[in-house]
Amino acid sequence: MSITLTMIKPDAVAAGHTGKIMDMIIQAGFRIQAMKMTRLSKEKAEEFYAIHRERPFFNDLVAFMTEGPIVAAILEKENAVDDFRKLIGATNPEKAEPGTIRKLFAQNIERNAIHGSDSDANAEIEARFFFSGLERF
Ligand code: IDP
Ligand code: MG
Repeated sequence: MSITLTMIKPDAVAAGHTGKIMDMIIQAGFRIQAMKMTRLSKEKAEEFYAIHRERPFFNDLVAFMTEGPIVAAILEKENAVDDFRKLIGATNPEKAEPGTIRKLFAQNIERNAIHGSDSDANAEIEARFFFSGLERF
């Protein structure tokens, strides 16, 4: 078993899509190891997306990710990282496959509804960013 870390982003939470998105995730075979609603501070959003610090969209991304609450969760499944990236679809929803979460719920390449880790190592780093050992089941 492996894990991935997801955030339902502020656009999708504000639009009331949390329940539908979590249902798609569970129906796709992911087990919830931890979950919480929270709101990122500017500092925490900058830390989470530090790899993108030099990108032109960084400040807009931090503003977006701090504009309202998110739902963070650790998801467990065989091949969790790759299978979850397939379930959510491409970063740009115009390029996402039909039936993917981003195709269904994203507005554009920035306001794209959901996050998924890009590697097993980053999944564990991102899981620990949001959750202590006592919050993982
Ligand atoms: P990912 O979320 O599909 O892994 P990344 O390249 O890691 O995509 O980018 C992180 C987040 O930054 C994206 O999910 C999206 O919200 C935002 N982002 C990525 N590329 C762009 C862009 O070209 N313009 C605006 N926002 C972007
Ligand atoms: Mg990424």
